Parts: sequence; C-alpha cells; structure tokens
Amino acid sequence: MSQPFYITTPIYYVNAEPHLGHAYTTIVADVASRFHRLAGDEVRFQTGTDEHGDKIAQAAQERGVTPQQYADQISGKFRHLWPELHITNDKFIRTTDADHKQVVTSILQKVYDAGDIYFAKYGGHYCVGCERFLTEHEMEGGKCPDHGTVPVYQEEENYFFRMSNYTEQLKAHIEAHPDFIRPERYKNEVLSMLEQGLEDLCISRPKTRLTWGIDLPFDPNYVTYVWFDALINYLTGLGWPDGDNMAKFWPGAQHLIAKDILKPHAIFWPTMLMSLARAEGRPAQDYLYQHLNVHGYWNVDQAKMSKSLGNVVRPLELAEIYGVEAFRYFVMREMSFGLDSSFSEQLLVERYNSDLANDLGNLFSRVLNMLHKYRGGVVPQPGPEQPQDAELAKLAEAVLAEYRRENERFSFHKALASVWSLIGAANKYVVVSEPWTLDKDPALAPRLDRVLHDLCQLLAKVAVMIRPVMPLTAEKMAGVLGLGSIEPGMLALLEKGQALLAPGSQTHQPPALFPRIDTKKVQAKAAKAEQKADTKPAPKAAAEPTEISIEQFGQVKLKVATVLTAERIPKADKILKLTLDAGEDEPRTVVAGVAQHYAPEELVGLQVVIVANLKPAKLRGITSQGMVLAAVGPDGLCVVSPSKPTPVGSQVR
Ligand code: ME8
Repeated sequence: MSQPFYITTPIYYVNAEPHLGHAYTTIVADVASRFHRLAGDEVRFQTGTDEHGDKIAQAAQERGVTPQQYADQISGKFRHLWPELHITNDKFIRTTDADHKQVVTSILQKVYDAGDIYFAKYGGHYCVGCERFLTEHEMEGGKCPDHGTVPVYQEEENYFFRMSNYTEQLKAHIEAHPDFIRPERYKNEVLSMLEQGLEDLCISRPKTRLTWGIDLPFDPNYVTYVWFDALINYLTGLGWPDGDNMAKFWPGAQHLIAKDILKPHAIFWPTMLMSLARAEGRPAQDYLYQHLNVHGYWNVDQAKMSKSLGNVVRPLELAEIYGVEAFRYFVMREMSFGLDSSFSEQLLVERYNSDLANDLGNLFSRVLNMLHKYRGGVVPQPGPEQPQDAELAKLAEAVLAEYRRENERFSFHKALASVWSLIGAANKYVVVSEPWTLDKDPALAPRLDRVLHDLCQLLAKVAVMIRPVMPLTAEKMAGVLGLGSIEPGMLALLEKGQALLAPGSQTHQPPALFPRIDTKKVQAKAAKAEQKADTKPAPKAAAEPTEISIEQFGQVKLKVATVLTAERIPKADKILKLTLDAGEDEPRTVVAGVAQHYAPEELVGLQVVIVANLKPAKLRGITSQGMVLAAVGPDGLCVVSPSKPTPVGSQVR
C-alpha cells in the first residue's frame, strides 16, 4: 500500500469573497484527492480560512463590524461554496479555532526556548496586500509588483525568527530533492532567492498597532505575525503534536498554492519546520513536507482579476449556467499546471462543445445506441481480436500509465489530454469498423460483437478515469453501463488489466451527457446584455444639464496618452480595441466607439485624451480601462488630440 496522501490548499483570506482563483486551487486539490482515493490511497484534504492580521482588521473596520463578525461571515461563504462545487475536503480549518491558537502558541514557545527568536528594532517596507515586508530587490519602481501599491515604511521593535540561519540547510534540501518544489521553474525561483541570501523574519506586531492576532506566549504586548500563524494550520489540522493523523499523514504532506505565495511556502515554512525539528531534537526530514505544488494565475482578458477592474469571475455563476461538471473539466483542462491562463466564457463554451458534447458525449451515446439497436443493450461475448482492436487496447494501456504519471505529478491537463486521445481514437475506431455495415451481414456478427464489446470496456475505463474531475458524469456513465458505482481503488483494478464489464451484462439507454450549447444563443445573450448596459438610462444627476463645481470637475482625471495599437473586433462594427501608453506601468486597454470614423492605422501613434479614472467596463468581452474623448461633429466623431506633442501621462485641465 502506498503512502497516505495529505493535500492542503492555502487558507484563504476572509477580506474578499471567493472567486475563480480560489475555486481553481480548491478544485485541483479535490481532483488530486479523488485521484488518490481512486488509486486506493488513504487521503486527507484540508482547506480553510486565514482570519488574523492587518488586512482583515482593516476590512472589518471599513464595514463597521468586529473582525470576528466579519471573519465569521466571509469564512462561511467559502465553507458553503465548496460542496456546491463538489469539493470533498475532510477538514475546514479557521485560524480563529481554539485548537489552532493553542498549537501556534506551543510552537512559538518551543522555537523561542530553542533560541531561534530574538527581539530587535527594524525598519522595512510593509505591503498590507502581501502582509509582509518586501526587500528592496522584490519591489519594482518602489511598488509591490503584485499589488501595484507603494509599501508603507515601518520602523518598530519586534520579535524576529532566525530564518537566515537555515539558508544553507534549505538550499541543500532543495538540491537533494529536485521535486520538493514543482514545477521546476518555481524551484529555480526559490534557489535564486536563496542565492541572494535570507533576512531574519519579523514574526510579531505590537498590540499598539494591531490586536487582531494570536498573543505571543513570551510577551503579552505583541501578537503573532499572520504568516507565522497561518502556515501552522497545516499541522493543526492533523492534531499536532501527537494526534493519530500526524503520524499517518504528515510524511506524505503536499501543499498546493499559486505563485503569489511562493516565498512564504517555500522559504518561511520549511525554515520554520527546520527550527521546530531542531527545538525538538529531531532530524529536519521528520518535519519537512514532501512537495510544494505551484500553479499559475488565472487572468481575465489579459488582465489580473481584481475587484477594482470589475473583472472578477464568480465560479457559482458559471457552474449554474454550464453545470459544475463542465466548469471543473474546463479549469482542469484549460490551465497548464504551473503557467498562467486566460479565462473567457467563450473558451469555456468552445471546450464544452468540442471535448464534452462532441468527443465524449457523442462516443457514449453512439456506442450505447448501437449496442441497444444491434444487441438489445447486452454486452456481447467478444469475437476474435483483429489488429485494430489490439491497437486500441494497447493505446488504452499506455493512456492508463500516462494518466497515473501525470496526475501524480500534478500535470492534470496532460492526464486529461491523454484520456481524450483515447476518446478520439475510439471515435475513429467506430468510423473505421462501421458497425452499421457489420450488422447487415450475419456472417460478420462475431466481428460486430468484438467491436461493441471493446467499445463498452473502453467506455468503462474512461468513466473511471474521468471520475476525479467529473464525478457525477462518471457515475452516470457507470450506471448506464451496468458497472454500479466507481469505488475507491478501482484504478488499481484497471491497471491490473481486469475487465470491468462482464459479457452478458445489461446496459441502460444512454442520456445525453452534455447537450450541445448553441454558441449563437450565447453570443446573442452576451450582445443583448451589452446592449442593455449601453442603453441603460443615465443616472439622473448626469442627465440633468446642471452646472458642476470646480471640485466636481476635478474628480475627472483626464490624461494624455499615445495610441500604441488599434484593432478591429470581430463582429463589432462600431468599436475598436486600443492599447494606450498613458505613462503608467503597463499599457491600458480602451475600447473606443470610433470604428466607423477611423481606420485602425489612422489612430496608431496619435496622441489622445482619456478619462483615466472611469470605472472599467466590459464591452464585447474586453475590459475597457477608460474612455477616449472625441468631439461629435456633423460628419461623425473626431478624436480630441493635444495641438502639440505632449508627454504621455500629462494631466489635462
Ligand atoms: O494568500 N489565479 O490568501 P488569498 C489562480 N491567506 N489562483 C488564485 C488567483 C488567481 N487569479 N487568485 C487567488 C493568502 N488564487 C493567504 C494564504 S496559506 C497558509 C495563507 C488562489 O486569499 C491561489 O491559490 O490571497 C492563491 O495562492 C490563493 O488563492 C491566495 O489566497
């Protein structure tokens, strides 16, 4: 029996509601858990919420509630979302749980007693978004690269963890265990951070500034730094120090995160664990996790998902339209684990129609319909094997091996691609074998039996292999095939070459697994929603041509920008997509309604005036970050441009 599998997601901050990114990580952890259960392994899967620290205290204050009330409310949203997405976590942990506070306190005391925590004065650049001090090296142009904000310089007396003492030990461990951090690009990133040398880690906040945290056991004037508190959740959930689950699951611990929190997980956490091991006089190996699995970011329309850009994707809304199963399949298949991916509903619909409706859905219904038409729905005794049957069986065996390998190394997209190569081959096998022709000649009955039998066995294998990603679809397929339920450990049976369906067993009429989505209808719905947004009556105040004060005018930020690119948008004859240099860190995308007045090439290089603080709006699936000013002349629109070349970013007053 293989090692028990323990998988964790990050515990999410309760300062924002769950979105596509959180859903993705948690679905990945769920798929990994379900895969290991299918393989016969013992599994424990933990997720939860991270509830202390500046960020949460600030968010609660803005809403006029206590941090605890606020944390209860948002934590509940995460907890209730997961079953809706068919997530099967064994534990939902909150950092405000009493047992967690107890564990954090004991670990702090041990590390302190072992001499790895000291008191000192420190000044540094603190990013509230990251909840940590950034080094000069990490900042870009004086800002946090992840949050685009200028960190606040803070100087105060605090407690520090001797993280720097563990630099060499951590480097050696990573070098000796090349897949400790995977995929490799993130391992390399961590090694280069270690090359630059580590600083000690500030692990306290004075209560004069922040009270929303766990008290330091050795100084009641301080609370614990949120990351030192949060990371320990992975141990609390197993009943550290001596709960049964600790001994069983910790040796096979794997963490799953996105690249944004690589440093806390690849550096803070293992060095904390090394220190804890040292404090207990045990080898570091006893405490280090097995793998850190790091995925990329979901972006929307090439932009980072953020509340201020108004492009946050809500998983439940998509699941309601397309079904949870299709949503889970899409995110798992579309994102190459480790790399960034761009989300669009159009892509989801395309994958749904091609992979689910066409490839899988068609194969399933055509095979079962033929079985019912030609053999009354009974799986036949197979006739003699021919080369094309052997070839398909060989492919199925290779796919099974690839499926396990890729799932074990968190390359879920590859595992799915491999299963779909088998589905594609099976569809071709149907075409080449022509069961409808075989049926016409009674002498060819054994051949038809063989084809139908092999296709049924193949569908049973597919049902088992898709179960981690689409559990309900898999069970539906298994039910129709007469397989009963797909039990834990069933993958191992397949790998032993055991046939899942006995000849003579009765199948049922197939339902349509994935009815095709009419893309025209989806587009029409999107266009209608856009039109509705365009024709919405303007707010009353704006409709009345009243005078405005200089202060009101001052709220509109007008800026000079240069058009870098201009392109037409398919099926939209009025608007152009522009990218503009407005003197900011990154070019802006703006959709302008000038397509009937300018050719795209006429605009490239032109200086224009934009409304820079307009709330972003989505037009034809593109997030427009502002508006280009144009005069409404008798012959159409005329873009407003400064009369002399002006530096980009200049204010217009
Ligand atoms: O960092 N694409 O919590 P958090 C993909 N509390 N994944 C995304 C994503 C995106 N655009 N946005 C968020 C914290 N995620 C800490 C963790 S753990 C001890 C403490 C997912 O709410 C992804 O898993 O900011 C990322 O690592 C996590 O949410 C960050 O969640």
